[in-house]
Amino acid sequence: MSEKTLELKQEFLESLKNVNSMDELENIRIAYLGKKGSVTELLKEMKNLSNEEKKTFGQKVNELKNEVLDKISQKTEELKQKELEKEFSLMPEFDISIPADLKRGSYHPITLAQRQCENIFKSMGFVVADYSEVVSDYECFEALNIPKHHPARDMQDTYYLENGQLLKSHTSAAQNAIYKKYKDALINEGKPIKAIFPGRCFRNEATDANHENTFFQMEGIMVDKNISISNLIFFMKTMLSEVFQKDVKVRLRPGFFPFVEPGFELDINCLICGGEGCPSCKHSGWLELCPCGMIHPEVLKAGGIDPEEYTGFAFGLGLTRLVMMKYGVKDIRDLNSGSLKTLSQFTEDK
Ligand code: FA5
Repeated sequence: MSEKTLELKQEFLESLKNVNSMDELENIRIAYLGKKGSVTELLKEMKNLSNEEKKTFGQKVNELKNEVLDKISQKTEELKQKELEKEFSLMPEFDISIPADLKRGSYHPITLAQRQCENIFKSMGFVVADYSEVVSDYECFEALNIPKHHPARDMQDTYYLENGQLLKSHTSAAQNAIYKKYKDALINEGKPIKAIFPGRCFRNEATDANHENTFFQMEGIMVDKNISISNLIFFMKTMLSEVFQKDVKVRLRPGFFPFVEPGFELDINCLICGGEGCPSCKHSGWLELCPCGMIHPEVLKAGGIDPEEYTGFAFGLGLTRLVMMKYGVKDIRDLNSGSLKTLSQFTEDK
């Protein structure tokens, strides 16, 4: 009987050599292991053997069965591999030494400016935080010292969701969460809070050459003991001279924002018209770029920080407006237009 298993094994291995497709392999599997397959038939013959013979023969047939199964799965892998190789051989060859087609695409100028600002602030020890675009009324207004029904709410109208949440009208909406995240390290370990958080903002307002309903800001905060307006001015000046790589004229004037006290408007001399006056700067020669100020005690309190012990500054850079100045974009709406003709002009910083 053991000769029979040996013969069958030789026969199976021979027929396997000629298999070139999954269909042929399946036919062989059925021929040996199917209901009426040769190995299955051998197992059926066991009933005619003595108990002693059954033991040795059963072992041999089982070994044969396992070997057939192993060889079939090996062959399956081999055939799959061959099919893949065939597919690859039909694909066009890819030569990595061919220079890239530079016309293919480029980063959006807002992404370029955002990354540049992030690098500047990271080099001064600030962390870059991310925050959602959908926020609560508390985060966007109440935690920033703008109670419900207060007239200051009229300064920023936005888009509301049916569940009461809203699209953030300014990046200041992330302030409260950031204070809460880093306050323990400030209070227990004396680590100042230094963070920037760029993000997309939304406002329900008419658009013109320097107003969009969807635009980017980059907020920055620093909180520690003894932070003063001079710290604020230092960081603003450093950032602007790095971004523009030249001296730019700026002016600081008083500005009202319920979440800072005192508050300032930092304007930049219009780089499109050189201060002469044009539609981009509403013919004033100046463009509001970066309101800022010392964080209001109520805002620190809402973030779990004692305003008697700590002070800080905050700024809200208009990133989209900064891009207009940096790249000489006359109309802010071009930046959201999706026009490749406009956007592909900014590939040099890729
Ligand atoms: C604010 O949004 C305050 N959260 C900024 C702030 C932060 C003040 C921290 C004090 C401390 P404002 O609404 O002025 O302020 O917007 C800030 C900047 O965003 C503006 O100077 C401008 O550059 C830009 N900006 C505002 N509205 C638009 C708009 N519709 N389109 C394009 N840019 C805009």
